[in-house]
Amino acid sequence: MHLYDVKDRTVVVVDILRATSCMVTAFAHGVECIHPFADLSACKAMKAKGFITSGERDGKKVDGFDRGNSPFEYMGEDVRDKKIAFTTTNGTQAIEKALGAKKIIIGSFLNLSSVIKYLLFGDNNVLIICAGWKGKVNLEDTLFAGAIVEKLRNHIEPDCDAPLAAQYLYNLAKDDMMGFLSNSSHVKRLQRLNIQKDIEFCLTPDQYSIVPVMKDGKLTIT
Ligand code: 3SL
Repeated sequence: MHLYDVKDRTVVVVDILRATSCMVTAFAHGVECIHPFADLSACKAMKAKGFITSGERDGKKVDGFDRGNSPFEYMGEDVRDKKIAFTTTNGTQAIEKALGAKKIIIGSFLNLSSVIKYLLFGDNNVLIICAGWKGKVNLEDTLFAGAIVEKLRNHIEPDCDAPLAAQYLYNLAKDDMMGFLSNSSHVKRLQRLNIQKDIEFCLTPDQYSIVPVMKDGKLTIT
């Protein structure tokens, strides 16, 4: 991130397992807005303002929060028209780092084609931020970045080889992403929490046709 000035960029924030997949799922089920927080206590304080408090630390629901970080917790009618305050170990940290960008949107495999359309018909100068894990690289976010590069390959000029590396990996993985990721660090971490179905769902492309966009400190869909 420190290499980029985001103020002229459309930033796509990606945390496939599982923050951005949860956010997309929540909006697809009628959530009004999501306020992302890097700081846990700031997020917790939003409960007093009528927000649902959501998120995790190290993959586990935060004590005293209403919900954790499984997309299946955001599929019920009970989230419709609700406001959510969300904090996660990496995803909401990445959103906070992107603040100041011209635009910030939320990407996941669940809304892949909608993200592609948004970028294709939007401004140039895109930066994909892969949240990774505590500052380190992970494969699943890289695969999603690679999917974007592959699908926009005739329209983009990457300014270094990271997008090409991601594209190569995506093309290797795309027919069996579960298999490709079976040895990856975060899949193993989540498997220890026994949430295989979250992983499978988060890797399923195009479940929803929405793009969450950051405006005035909160995410909404138009
Ligand atoms: O770090 C994050 O933002 C989370 O998505 C991590 S976890 O999948 O809930 O462990």
